[in-house]
Amino acid sequence: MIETIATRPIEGQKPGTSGLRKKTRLFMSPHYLENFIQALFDSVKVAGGTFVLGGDGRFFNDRAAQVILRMAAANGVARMIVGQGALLSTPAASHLIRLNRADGGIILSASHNPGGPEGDFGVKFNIANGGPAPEAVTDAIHRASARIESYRILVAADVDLSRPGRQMLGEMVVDVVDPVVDHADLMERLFDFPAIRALFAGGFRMRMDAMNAVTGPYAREILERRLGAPAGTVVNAVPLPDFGGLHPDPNPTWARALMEEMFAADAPDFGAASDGDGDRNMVVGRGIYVSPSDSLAVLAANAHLAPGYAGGLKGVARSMPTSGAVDRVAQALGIPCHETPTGWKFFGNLLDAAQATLCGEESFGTGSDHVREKDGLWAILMWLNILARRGESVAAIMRDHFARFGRNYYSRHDFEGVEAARAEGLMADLRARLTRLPGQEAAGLRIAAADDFAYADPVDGSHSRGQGVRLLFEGGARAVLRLSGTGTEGATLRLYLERYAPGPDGLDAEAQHALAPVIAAAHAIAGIADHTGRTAPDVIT
Ligand code: VG1
Ligand code: CO
Repeated sequence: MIETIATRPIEGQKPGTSGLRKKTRLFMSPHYLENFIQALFDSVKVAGGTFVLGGDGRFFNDRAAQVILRMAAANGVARMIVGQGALLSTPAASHLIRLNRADGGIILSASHNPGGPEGDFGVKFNIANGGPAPEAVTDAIHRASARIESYRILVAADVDLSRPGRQMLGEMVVDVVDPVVDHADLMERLFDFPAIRALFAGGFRMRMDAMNAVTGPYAREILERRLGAPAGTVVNAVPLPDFGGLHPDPNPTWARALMEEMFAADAPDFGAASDGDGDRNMVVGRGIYVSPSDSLAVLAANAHLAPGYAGGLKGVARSMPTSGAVDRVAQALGIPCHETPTGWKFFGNLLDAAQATLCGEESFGTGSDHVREKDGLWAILMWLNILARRGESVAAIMRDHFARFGRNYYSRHDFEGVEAARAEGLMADLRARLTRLPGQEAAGLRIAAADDFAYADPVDGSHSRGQGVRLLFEGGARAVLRLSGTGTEGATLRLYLERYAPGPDGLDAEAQHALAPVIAAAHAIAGIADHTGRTAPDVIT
């Protein structure tokens, strides 16, 4: 029996950089999830369609999946492909959409945000190409959420998601699938598994921290079972509803245990971590941290060593705040380099149109045209493939890269939990002064140009404005300021800093030291202390 339940619009159901993220408690409150899902079903043609469903296993993942299945059945969806245990990493979901030619997918995750009853929950919607819905779709969902009057839901018992197989929910087919195997098979086709297996067999040591999030089962299958890394290589490998109290954000601050191990005397050769939903990666060598922007550049320069990319790259793309390190590689390779706003959804068209093969963001996201999401394990395997084929250490590869291309010193400073009005005031003030900034000097740096980044999609012509204020200094240094679109409390101000050193001297400075003048200039120009009351960031990556 299908029930139609009366409801009223709930304020603020507007997807941000990547899906709708809110406090778990809010998501669990009456009608909250249901309203958003019905708004989604009202905005996208779902009747008769096939959709993929899964999540990162955080608190409320299992309950939300059952509600969504019953609502899908009531809204005429023909078939749902669900990860066993309602689990799917974001890249695996993207792959399943493409593999099954599904019409889209729903991913239950607030990604790198903490989980649990006091943490965050989230819902992302991906379209038929496997990628995050573009702004036109998320805007339509938001508009639908503002005029909703009722939602439809089937009255039925829970679907058994505990083992693979087909069942019916009303008229709808539910196919429960192994969440890992298809993605692992895809990885095996892209990378030189025999070379990586030989690397491990030769005593190469790795530590993979899955941070009690969804990557654990994938990493165990691929690294320990298929590639022969010793059992125990993957730690924190069981997805837990509260991530075991960890904050599954793979950066030096939140993956501290991994950093300490990689900088200790008897460190493994290679370390890696991933986030809540498995789309981010951090890579660390013995005694050396690789910034995500540098990682993207190294992967682009060495991609030809992996079988899946032996034919070369058609182009690369990076989000605007990501450093220009990959631009230099693209130039050397003679391929185009695209600059997009923050968020993976902006890469989708470039990947579909074969204008880019590799994409990356400074926020620990890297991926390629194999799916339409960033893919944490993909990046980690690409690194392993390169290490296996080059037979050098991470440190040696980085040294060689900087010697060839120069070094883009880079850092991001996050000011978290700032009062929203104050953070917005800072940005508004900066935007109002943009035209007067060129020529002004601060901390010994002179502003050459300043703008608010806008993007015109070269494939569909859509425009996105207000994507971040760029301060370009004479001599090539750069600072970017924007507000986060994934937080759930107050505002997070992100300050991105970059300075290029051509070499051969000055390539091994400490990043914060190398960037000190840019940091000082950005603080002075934006008036960060005056506006936010903060003088130092909460997180530095
Ligand atoms: C952040 C990152 C952005 C990333 C997004 C989703 O967004 O900066 O690069 O695409 O998170 O990543 P924001 O708006 O907070 O800066 V994930 O792994 O949390 O889906
Ligand atoms: Co993520």
